[in-house]
Amino acid sequence: MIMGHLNGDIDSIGSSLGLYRFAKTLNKDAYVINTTKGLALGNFIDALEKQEQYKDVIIDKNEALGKVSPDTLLIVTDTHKKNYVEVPELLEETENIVIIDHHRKSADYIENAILTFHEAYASSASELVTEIIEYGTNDIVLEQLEAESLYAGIMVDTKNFTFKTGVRTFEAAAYLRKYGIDIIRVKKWFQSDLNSYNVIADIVKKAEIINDSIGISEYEEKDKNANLICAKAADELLTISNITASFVMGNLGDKICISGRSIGDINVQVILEKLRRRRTYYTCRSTTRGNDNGRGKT
Ligand SMILES: [Mn+2]
Repeated sequence: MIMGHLNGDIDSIGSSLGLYRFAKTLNKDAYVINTTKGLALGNFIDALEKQEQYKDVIIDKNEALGKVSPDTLLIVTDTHKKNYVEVPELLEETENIVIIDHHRKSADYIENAILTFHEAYASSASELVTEIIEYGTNDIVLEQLEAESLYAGIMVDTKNFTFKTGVRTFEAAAYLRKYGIDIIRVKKWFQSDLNSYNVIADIVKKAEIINDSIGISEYEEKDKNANLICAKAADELLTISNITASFVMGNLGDKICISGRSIGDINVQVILEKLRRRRTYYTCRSTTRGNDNGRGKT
């Protein structure tokens, strides 16, 4: 079984599908757990469900809890946090846990993994999984949609190959391109609809600028997807010239979340961790991202 993080994104699902093909090549039964279907994933899930071969591949929480046994190999991808995986209960059901992740190590990590492939300098889980597929001893042939979803995972996590890219990122991307990737189709998967675009534009309009370089804004409406909207608004603030860090607060209904982004020297991950420790805010788990070069985003 392959499991990504809560409110899965294209990197968690793309890397999951790559691992799915790996397991299938070894003649194993494999499933990808996706229950929360993140806002950004709607178009992609539609494309996936149109293909007969993936009909029974994506399973939800209840199906996963029904199928799991102590012999199950559980691969966690795109997160290593106990409380941030899609179905935390599954971690109790088997001791065969493998972690593949690219986020900065947090205190809430899964302690009993039998194998961890954790590379904080990698751009994305999709990059790491592509390497496993490319350099593994088994010959693995990806389906077109799998190659495209891995490519999309790298594209989104690097903001179109701008951030956190290294030689290995482009090597992985080059390998995937050999499958003949339809970039237009890939881009359509994560185009935000007009409605959320307008909401984000409003948040950006309201922003206050501090020290000429930090943009702060809020999304007042109660919305269970506030974390995703705030993350996108924080991204958007960074496109304004002189702004090198941004924070956007949102209202999830039962708690407040903050998304932070940085393209300069300000390490927003460290700031948000401090806030979380003081319990000034409950930062939302579902947009936590981090890295070691000051471009952390939570
Ligand atoms: Mn990721």
